[in-house]
Amino acid sequence: MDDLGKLKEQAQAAVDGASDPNGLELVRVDLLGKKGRITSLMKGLSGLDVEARKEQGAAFNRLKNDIAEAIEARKTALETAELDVRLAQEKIDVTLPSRPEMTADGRIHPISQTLDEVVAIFGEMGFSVAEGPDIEDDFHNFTALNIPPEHPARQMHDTFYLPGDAQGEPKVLRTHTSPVQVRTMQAGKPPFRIIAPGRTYRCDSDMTHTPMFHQVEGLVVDEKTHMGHLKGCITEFCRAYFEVDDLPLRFRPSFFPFTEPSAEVDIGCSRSGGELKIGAGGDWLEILGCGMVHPNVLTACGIDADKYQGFAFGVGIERIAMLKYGIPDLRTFFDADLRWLRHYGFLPLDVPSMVTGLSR
Ligand code: 2NL
Repeated sequence: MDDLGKLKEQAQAAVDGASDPNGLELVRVDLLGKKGRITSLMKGLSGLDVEARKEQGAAFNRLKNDIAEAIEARKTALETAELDVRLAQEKIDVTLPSRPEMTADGRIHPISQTLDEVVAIFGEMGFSVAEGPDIEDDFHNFTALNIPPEHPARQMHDTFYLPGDAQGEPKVLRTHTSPVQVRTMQAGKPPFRIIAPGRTYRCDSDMTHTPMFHQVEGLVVDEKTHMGHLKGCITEFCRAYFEVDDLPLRFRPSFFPFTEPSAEVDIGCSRSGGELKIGAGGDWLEILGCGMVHPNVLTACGIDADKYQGFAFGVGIERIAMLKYGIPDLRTFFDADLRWLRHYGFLPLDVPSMVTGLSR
């Protein structure tokens, strides 16, 4: 036992003498490794008689555990000390300016930029962003929105239909982001104040249509929401997005199955000299569609249409991006042309916000 006591002292001294984790690992291998000193001692037990083996074996095991514990404690102490040294040495000066060369090549796509700007504007007005699946069912994309079975939007040549699921229910690629708002209404209780930005799909491809495009829809539902709120909200949005304080707006009566009354909104512009300029100028440019949510839609979404009313709107992202940033051809958005992106893209660090500015 005396020998074991001595060995324990030696082991402790070796552990304490290790000055870094690598040195400590060498000590561990020397003591507890496959060919280590303790392991060799354990092997010698086989020559003893049963009683002595029991006693010695227990003593060896205690020693082994004590040494393992000492090594663990030393390891923690060494690692803590190492971290303290690093923390004292390494410093980050958070006041340094960003390094332009780090962001020289990457650009934010104008669609992403425009979406970020729209989210920043409505975020400031108290809207939350809602999201949903690109693959929808007939109910959420059409039926709940008061779009009847024979409506042209349901025709094969306007909507991408996907093979039915196990129950044979047909699926579609959402033709607008309205189903996101339907799902939000189904899942919650008024008041609602949400925007639904995202990808939308229609079976259409020519100079002015791409099969995938982007939309932001908005929805406000409360007990006393009225057309005045709609006008104020849309006016604020258009003036903020186009960064023209006195931008004139015109609400023209229109029709959508999901709103009643419905309106299309024009903003003021001038076309003198063949150049389009947004602002007071005597001419008009259609920008979005909106209206008061149809009571049938509220009912289909489980909202009491006698108690609640609301307004909704839909904006095409490509269209307002082209107008604000002077991009003449819709299809170039999806060419993945790096030269185009270098010209029309935005710097990653210029994050749009109502405080720092949307697009500068
Ligand atoms: C357009 C017109 C619009 C809506 C979208 C909507 C959504 C729900 C209920 C009622 Cl859940 N309406 N969305 C309303 C009016 C117009 O979009 O021209 N978009 C590009």
